[in-house]
Amino acid sequence: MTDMNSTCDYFNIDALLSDENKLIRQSIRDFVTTEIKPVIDHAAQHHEDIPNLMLKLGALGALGPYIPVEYGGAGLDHIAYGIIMQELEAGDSAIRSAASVQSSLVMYPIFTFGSEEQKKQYLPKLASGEYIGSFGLTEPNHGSDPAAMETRLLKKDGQYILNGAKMWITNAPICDIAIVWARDEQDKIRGCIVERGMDGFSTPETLNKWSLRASKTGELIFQNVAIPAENILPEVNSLRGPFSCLNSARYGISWGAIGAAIDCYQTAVKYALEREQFGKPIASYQLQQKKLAEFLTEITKAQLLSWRLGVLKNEGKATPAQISMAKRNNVHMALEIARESRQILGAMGIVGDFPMMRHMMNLESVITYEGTHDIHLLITGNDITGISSF
Ligand code: TGC
Ligand code: FAD
Repeated sequence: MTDMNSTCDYFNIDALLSDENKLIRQSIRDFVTTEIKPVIDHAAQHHEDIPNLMLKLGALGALGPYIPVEYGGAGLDHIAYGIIMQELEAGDSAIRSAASVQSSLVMYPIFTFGSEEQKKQYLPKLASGEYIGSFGLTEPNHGSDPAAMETRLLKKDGQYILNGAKMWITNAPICDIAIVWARDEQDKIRGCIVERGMDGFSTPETLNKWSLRASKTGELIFQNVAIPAENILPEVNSLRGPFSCLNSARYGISWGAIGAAIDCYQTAVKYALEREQFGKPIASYQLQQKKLAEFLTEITKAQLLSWRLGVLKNEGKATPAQISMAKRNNVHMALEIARESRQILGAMGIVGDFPMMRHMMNLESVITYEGTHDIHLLITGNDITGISSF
């Protein structure tokens, strides 16, 4: 019998990983086991975030793993980044969200589109977790269609005036800085760094979520916020800017979803072998074995997809459409496994002693943010046919 409780590597994908990748995986797994799993149910039930989470993630090297060491990052490859996301999301999607927003949506644009001064000023503090960043693209009236954004960044007397609102923003209520996307007077998309404390900038929290309850979500509101010229990202003036950040985050999510799926799968295998009904373990019934066999098959396919995408990313060859396919497939896979594995636990599946309901509810956000399940399908359709159906 394959030992599926200690590992979930049916096709020996470990043989494709570097020793460094495996060491990183072990260190993040140890962190999740000791620091996240014991407290995550309480945090989610009480709608609280994990105290000092960002400092802890910074100390682990989980913030900006692929940002060069000279700017405070860990200088790792994209497979390492994916593995970090996988292990964090095995703990909870909120933990992976915190790390992926900081890495892909805040550090990446400063590193890619920022000035040397901006990189030196912000990246080391973001890498250590001393600063918490957020990313404002979605607006109350524009989610899937960010090209229609209404937020405006207009030049005035050597500085810029920002007006508008962003909604559904991870870490908005606790962020020190926000990367905000807005249109200028030429209708070009510009990115700027908004700092907490700037007059006219507020970040109300979004309450009563049933999903990602261990993560803070909120709005970014700008009422005539004066942005100094040195806070504008100089190297970006189109939607390619924010979308290239999404490429990195979506890639990480494709790995993260595997972590959540493995956590559900391993819990279900253990429970099915221990729980007896009609005098036998429920694992002995064909209907339960079918579920477990399908979980492992789908996890294995997802692992190969993300691993191959990571290799392409390391080679600079991963296309946005490939990333969309992996994000869509893997998040849907994880959500299905969370739902079906909860059933294997019967009534026990609905309580916080087991992770399935929490993963399931989290994954309802994950299948929506960073491009919805439907939008990613349409991106694939566009890639096949050359016809945009948006
Ligand atoms: P379209 O006309 O196709 O493109 C406009 C320009 O952008 C370029 N582009 C990309 N560049 C790099 N990477 C990509 N993935 C790109 N996709 C498009 C494109 O080449 C073009 O460039 P140019 O130079 O020709 O102007 O754009 P569209 O307006 O038709 O929209 C297409 C669509 C629907 C695919 C896009 O808008 C989309 O992806 N919508 C989904 C929105 C989304 O994903 N929002 C995410 C918000 S952030 C978030 O959710 C964070 S949650 C984080 C957490 O907590 O973990
Ligand atoms: P809509 O765009 O209104 O879509 C509603 C439905 O219509 C969806 O099913 C969609 O697939 C469908 N639809 C839309 N257009 C089409 C079409 N052309 N054809 C077919 N169907 C279509 N955003 C940020 O900028 N930063 C963040 O940090 C961030 N964090 C988030 C955290 C959480 C917990 C959540 C839930 C969201 C977050 N988001 C963030 C926002 C997220 O990216 C958006 O919710 C997402 O892009 C979808 O936008 P929407 O909710 O406005 O849905």
